[in-house]
Amino acid sequence: MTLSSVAAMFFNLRFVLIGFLFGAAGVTGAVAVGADSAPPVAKKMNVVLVLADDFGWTDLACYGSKLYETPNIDQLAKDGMKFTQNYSACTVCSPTRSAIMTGKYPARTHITDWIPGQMPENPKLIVPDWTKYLPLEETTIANDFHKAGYATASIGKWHLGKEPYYPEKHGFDFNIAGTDKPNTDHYFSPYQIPTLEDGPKGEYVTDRLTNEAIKFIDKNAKEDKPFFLYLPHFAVHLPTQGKKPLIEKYEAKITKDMAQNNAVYAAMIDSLDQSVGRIRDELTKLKIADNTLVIFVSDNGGRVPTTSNLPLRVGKGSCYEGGTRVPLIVYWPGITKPGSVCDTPVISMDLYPTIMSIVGISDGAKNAVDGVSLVPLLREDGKLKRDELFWHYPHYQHYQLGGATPYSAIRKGDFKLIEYLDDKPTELYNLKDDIGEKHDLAGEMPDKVKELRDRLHAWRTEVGAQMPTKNPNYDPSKPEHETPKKLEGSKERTGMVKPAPTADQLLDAKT
Ligand SMILES: [Ca+2]
Repeated sequence: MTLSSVAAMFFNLRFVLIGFLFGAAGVTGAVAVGADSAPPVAKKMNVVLVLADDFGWTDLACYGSKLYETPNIDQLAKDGMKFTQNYSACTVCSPTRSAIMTGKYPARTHITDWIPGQMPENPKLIVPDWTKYLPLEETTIANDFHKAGYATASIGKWHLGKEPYYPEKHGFDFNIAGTDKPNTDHYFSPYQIPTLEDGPKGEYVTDRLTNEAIKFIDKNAKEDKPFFLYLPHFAVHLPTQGKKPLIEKYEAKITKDMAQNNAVYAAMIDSLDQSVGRIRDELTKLKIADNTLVIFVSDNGGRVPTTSNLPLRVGKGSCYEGGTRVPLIVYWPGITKPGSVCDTPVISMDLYPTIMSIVGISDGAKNAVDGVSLVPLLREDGKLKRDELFWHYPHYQHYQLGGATPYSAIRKGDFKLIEYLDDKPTELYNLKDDIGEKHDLAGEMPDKVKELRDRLHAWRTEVGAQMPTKNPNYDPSKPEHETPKKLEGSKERTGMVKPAPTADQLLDAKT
């Protein structure tokens, strides 16, 4: 019996108990239920999944930020459970999003880089022919909700392929603002997003997506229909564009000793926090807050130097903790102990089976083979049997400070091993003693290196991970790939220093 089926069983038992109590009350006349009334059916729980983009591990006050003010998300943590060792399945957007949707490792679906990815000019290795969309054959969390009679909506960034791979082909009734693009170029209307009608000039997209989310919630509450709201905000991905009064508020607050010191980025986080507050207020107003699971999570680490993930090493795009470790907060009304904290390592794929267990869709997440239900952790009545997590990135990342060359990694217990797929030496860190990954232990602990490397290789075979191959045309006299120099703060404040290439440009470069 799997953990999720055990959880579902307990959940169903709870319904039986509720039914019994109501039935008993009817008999004694304590509740106005007629003698011939059927026992009340437990209401299906609604789900709101808020996915922030490029949101770093220390980007919340409740995770240690001294600059960003996030009272609403902090309140969610006060009401629910905060995970201190939650990982994204990848250090960039699309692979993690596919992992959340399918419960599968990116290495298994072959969606291993951001879509459409990037082509280095002189790589040592040739990246494999990976998948640049979420195949329609995959079963998603939205498919399962849809099948169970839920209303489903994806409101915000999609980034899992062009049409016909949009959210509405993956189990969502509605797709608002989702396209194949990695970001919006315009946080203020006119947005120029084909799947989002422009609002009044100057409307802010984070506010707008929140308005759309509230409309969806209101409609379903009115119709008494359970809903799954997937709210993948564009925030706080580049370009850094925030509302002026908020920027001014943070400009006045920033001091020289702050590692996080970008007022525009802080303003973007503030707006995102207000979004969570407005949604929770609406749930309360509609009297459905007690029956709505709310989750806040990010798709990869914070981008450096826009933010700082200290004490973690570097950020988005890098193989180190700054690239993968991100906030996760789960509020399960009546179950999560207020202000509880969980230190167990968990990962993006776990959300799908966890949510299915909580809402009691017992035949859900059947194909989510790489996730485990976190219900025992949320109930604080058990542990996970799993103690290994893996990453596989057979690509080059050179738009982010720190960057990456092709690598695989494993975390087992307190240890993390990074194996580069070119000729760079393998690294080993003890994260319990060295969260900043400053002391490479590979030379001192050859047995541990062998143990973890053997497991990593076995896992790669098991999931069918695609491997890069040697580039016969590699020219060692030329730089392997470009790494951005230190980015200047002034440019950072107005947007992207170097725009990402369009899909067409990349295809042109390839052909
Ligand atoms: Ca991202």
